[in-house]
Amino acid sequence: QDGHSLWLQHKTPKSVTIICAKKSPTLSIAIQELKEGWQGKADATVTLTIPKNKTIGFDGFKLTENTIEANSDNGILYGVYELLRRQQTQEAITGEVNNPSYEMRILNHWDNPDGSVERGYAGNSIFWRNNDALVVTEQDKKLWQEYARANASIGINGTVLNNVNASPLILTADYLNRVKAIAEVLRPYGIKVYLSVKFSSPALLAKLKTSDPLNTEVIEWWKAKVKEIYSIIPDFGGLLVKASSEGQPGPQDFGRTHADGANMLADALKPFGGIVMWRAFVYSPNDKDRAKQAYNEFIPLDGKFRDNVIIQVKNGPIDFQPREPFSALFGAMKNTSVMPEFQITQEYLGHAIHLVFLSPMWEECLQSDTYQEGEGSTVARCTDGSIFKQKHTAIAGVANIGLDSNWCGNDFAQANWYAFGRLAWNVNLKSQQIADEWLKLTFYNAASNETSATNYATEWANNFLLPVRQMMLDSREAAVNYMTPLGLHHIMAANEHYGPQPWWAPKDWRPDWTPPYYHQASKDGIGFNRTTTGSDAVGQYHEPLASQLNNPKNCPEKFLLWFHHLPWNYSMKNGRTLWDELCYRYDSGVQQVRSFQKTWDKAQPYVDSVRFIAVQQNLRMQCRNAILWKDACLLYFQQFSQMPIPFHIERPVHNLDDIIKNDRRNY
Ligand code: BDP
Repeated sequence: QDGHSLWLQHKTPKSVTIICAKKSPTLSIAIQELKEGWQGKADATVTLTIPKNKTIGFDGFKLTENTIEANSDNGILYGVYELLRRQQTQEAITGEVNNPSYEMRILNHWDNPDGSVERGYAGNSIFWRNNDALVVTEQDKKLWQEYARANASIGINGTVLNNVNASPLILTADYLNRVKAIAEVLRPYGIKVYLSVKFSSPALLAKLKTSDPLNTEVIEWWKAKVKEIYSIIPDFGGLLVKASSEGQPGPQDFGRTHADGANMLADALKPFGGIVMWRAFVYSPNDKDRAKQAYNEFIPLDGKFRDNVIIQVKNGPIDFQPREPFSALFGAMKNTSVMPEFQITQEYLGHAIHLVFLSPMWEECLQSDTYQEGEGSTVARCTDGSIFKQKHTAIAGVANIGLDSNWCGNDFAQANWYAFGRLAWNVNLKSQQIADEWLKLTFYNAASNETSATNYATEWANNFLLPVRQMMLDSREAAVNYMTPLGLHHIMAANEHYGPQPWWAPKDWRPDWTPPYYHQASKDGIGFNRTTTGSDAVGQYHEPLASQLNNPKNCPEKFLLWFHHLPWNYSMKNGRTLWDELCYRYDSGVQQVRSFQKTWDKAQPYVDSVRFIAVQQNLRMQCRNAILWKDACLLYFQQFSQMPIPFHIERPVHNLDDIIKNDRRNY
């Protein structure tokens, strides 16, 4: 068991007859999946029908025990996977219509043409290798098919094949031919391909004098390029663009706006039904508060984008931190389509080493109330079309997938891929249900005979499912505790973003790329003042939220130091000083990981040895790293607080000097 089969473990099927009047490659897959996975009544007959039912949406379906109804072949396929999942997890099949929350449910791969993966911790790219090795092998196709199947089984219907820091190479003929081959394997599984493009491609590839989006030659070049793409890949999804962001070229290089740039590409894509996903991840070193910049840049452009442009907004205003408040752009851009971007790969959450189930973090963001259109204007409802009549709705997740045999580097990181797909399909699913499903599908091996199967199922649920599920559900809060409790953020090591480095601030370096910019620790206290007396980032939120966040007594403590700079002896709700509370939080993060180790060791009888040992070793590394985080942050901040670490708490085991000296070699 090397984890390669993900949540699609092979189970011996019972016999089933399938009736389906129509034929297509997608329906053939649907039929084959039913035959190979059927766990319902033996000798049942299942009918697949496409009757054009108005209540069923485009990808949606309606299930009974013996029928799957949908309006499209893809809908049937999703219905099949849902039926099989319910059989395996023993959930009831209830007959209601099941429509996806978002029209486009997309993975973003940060894969480079040389095969490396930016922020990838699971080996090299499954799509690209060595720049010129573009020949498609049978092995490539097999892997892409497995990938497509895994995605379809959780409802993902789009994938961006290359890094947002895009190489212009991707638009050259050889690369497009490989994209075509990938698209052919993915198509029957209902998955469209998209590409990230570099905004200066016209100048870089065609030697045009400019890449100005208002220049006629540039416009014509993009039109011709898009036409070429569609002649090769007729159902191509569209383009993802990181422009005028972190040194990437963009419309601002030519004195144009993000709308000018996005609309130029949107016009080229429009005749073919393609979309532009234009990222709002922008900030410059000049402004005083990075957290405010995307909002300031994009709000004046609201309503100026074509209807096939979607603004792709990271969940928080800074950058995929263990905890951030939601980005103030959600709900505030009322006349433009907006899509959330999550990061499935754990760049800031312990890479593929730490066990961190991200579903609670995404749930927290999606269910946050923006109040933009009254109470209940959650981020989910502001982006899924419930509140604003967006022409398109979408959600993206930065993939954690690579060539490692278990795809994600850590067996538990597979749960994050799974959770992203499930939440993209149903934005109201609860993390507990997602964890439950994933554990049952991934780890449950039924005993062979019926009587022992029943006993085993109960034993398995009590001894494995419940404790391991609880570990998953607690794991994100644990990571927040030992890394960045109480609203701290971006204090991790520069570049790698793995270990702690709150002190790191070389002279002549951009301050907004150093931790002290974010924690602002000094003798008088800690935290970033984003209130009305500070940067006034609170002012970007809608009332009553703005006032609530502005007052430290009302601000949720999980965001306290995000919005406030407070003295070390500030009194918390539980009566502790801020300093003591910080110490307790770091310590409880470590204690939580300690308890995860115990939970996992107890789970050993229920797990195959390969996965058991791999997870056990990762937990050991996670625990060492959590202790390092605690010691580094507490000893570093103690230099400012000058207060003792409460005596109930385990003493540090590292010296700050040694940690700083060894710095990146600590893990
Ligand atoms: C940052 C990553 C960087 C990405 C950037 C982005 O460190 O590698 O290129 O996000 O999203 O968090 O564009």
